[in-house]
Amino acid sequence: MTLLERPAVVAPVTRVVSPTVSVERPFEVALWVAEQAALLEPSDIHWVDGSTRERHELLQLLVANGTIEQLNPDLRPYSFLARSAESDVARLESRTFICTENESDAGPTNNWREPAAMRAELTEVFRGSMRGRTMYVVPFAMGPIGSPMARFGVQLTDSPYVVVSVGTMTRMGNPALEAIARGASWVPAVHSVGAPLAAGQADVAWPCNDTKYIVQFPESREIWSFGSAYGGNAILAKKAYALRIASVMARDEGWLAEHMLLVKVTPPSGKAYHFAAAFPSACGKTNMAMMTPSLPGWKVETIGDDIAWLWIGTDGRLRAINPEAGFFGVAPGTGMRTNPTAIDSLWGNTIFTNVARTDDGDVWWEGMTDEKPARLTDWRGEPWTPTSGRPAAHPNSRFTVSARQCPSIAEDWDDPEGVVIDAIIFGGRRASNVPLVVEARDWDHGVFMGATIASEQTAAAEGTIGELRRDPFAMLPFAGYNMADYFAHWLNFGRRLRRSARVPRVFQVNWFRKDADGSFLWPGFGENARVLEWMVGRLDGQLGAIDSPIGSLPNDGALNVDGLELDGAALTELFRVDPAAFAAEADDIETFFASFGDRLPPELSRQLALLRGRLAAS
Ligand code: OXD
Ligand code: MN
Repeated sequence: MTLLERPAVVAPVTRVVSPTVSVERPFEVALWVAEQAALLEPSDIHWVDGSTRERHELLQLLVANGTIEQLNPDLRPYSFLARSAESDVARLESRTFICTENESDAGPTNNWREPAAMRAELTEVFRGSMRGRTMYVVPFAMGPIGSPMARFGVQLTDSPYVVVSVGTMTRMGNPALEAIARGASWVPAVHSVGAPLAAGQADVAWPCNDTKYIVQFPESREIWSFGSAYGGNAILAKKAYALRIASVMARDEGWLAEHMLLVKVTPPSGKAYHFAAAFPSACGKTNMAMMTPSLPGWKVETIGDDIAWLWIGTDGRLRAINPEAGFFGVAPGTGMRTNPTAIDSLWGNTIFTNVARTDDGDVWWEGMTDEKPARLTDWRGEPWTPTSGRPAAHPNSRFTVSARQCPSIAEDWDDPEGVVIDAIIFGGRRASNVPLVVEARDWDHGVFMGATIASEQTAAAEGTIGELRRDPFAMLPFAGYNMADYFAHWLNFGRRLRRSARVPRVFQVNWFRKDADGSFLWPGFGENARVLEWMVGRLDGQLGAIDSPIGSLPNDGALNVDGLELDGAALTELFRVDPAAFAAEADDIETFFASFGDRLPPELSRQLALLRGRLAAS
């Protein structure tokens, strides 16, 4: 593993030049590029090679355009701040479409459109949309090139900001194009900010369009995105490909594409375990992936913070890779106390978007330090003081940084064969009801837990913050097909695993339960290692559990709370299973399941009936 070294003395930014090798342009890609160019009418076409020199030139161009500004190189070497348009700050679920021939194949949780009608609509929307701009041809790989799980794509975009972001988040450039030239299949993805420039027209710092589309065609495996340059709307390798399109590939090819972090946990015994954990957006996946455990002798190393692709290896074991190559993390709430590893990763070579700027040219966001700076420039570029009465950084402001810069990155994070998964965790943000940790009775019960995750809405997507919504497997905005079929795929996957060496355990966690005064009961962050310790104890058969109607809870003394300021009442409340509240939850689940009609796998109705039976008997 090579970590980029923190320069001892920060020199002014020097231009880093790496030689670029020209590669053969695969005919099929070249033909598609020519066809799209005829529709999009860009003034130039730039095939992205992924070199350091090219990145440097793009960053210079973005500075010249006013899209980004360079931060003080003495404080934050080779780092930049982007301010988006105020209307372009989050994923837009209401403008995300799944286009399948039959509406039922998209299912009730997706916005469906008929493919031919959408194609006709998009053709008009995209016609001439790149006029006056350069069209970048961006080949990329998801997963380590050479891995049986690596998958490829080519994104067209008229946003150089998106190109540099894709450069951090994926393996972008010539090696991916070479793999395509050797015959690897690839997903075409077209992205335009939707802001054509007339001759002589001055550009704006963050071009975008009020009309937005993020469109997936899972059957022909294509992506079209218009109008936004923000995060998952525009870095199409991420949510659109690695989740929506990949979930369909995974269904067809027998694997899983999931909204999960991946970590390697090593207890003092030295035997390492790998966990995959699904949480809805902005529920602390990056913090957990980079956890500094509070328990002496424990180590948590990072493999991925957002997306995992899981498959059954030739050894019959559940394996996983992180298909991404960087982190697009939520900045607010990331601080030395909550996530020192992320803070260390961000020492330089980072693009920040919509955070606040300090007077000396560094960045700040809520939660970065306990004390607020006396003066800032806020994410909109306006003067800000602690009395301004509004956040200085946008709640969905982000950092984009290479995984290689993370001090806790695991040695096997980019192993082409992936890592063996010992357990799967499902979590959500729940102020009440759901205990700190529960173990599923078996795989099918674990699928029921995943299918019924509910969470309070965060700022990662448009919507009312705090509202409770069911977010099955944390995949509500990301499953590219009927969610009921997705549940069935998970159940079948378990059947295949049962025929193999070992079925991973499944747990549910909730770090966010509150007391009657509205304060969090559990300290979270590094103390979550105590929950991992119990899980490891369960995997090894060393730690006990007691049965409850909703699954197995740690038995008395099995959860290590030594040294925590947690009184007995708080501990009881953290694990309290209120049968009446869960009965109401069961009713809500029934309504949710009913939305899938008869496509819902019967096993999930059976799991609900079993839950009700256990609640009635308790
Ligand atoms: C993300 C999200 O950006 O889930 O990871 O919204
Ligand atoms: Mn995510």
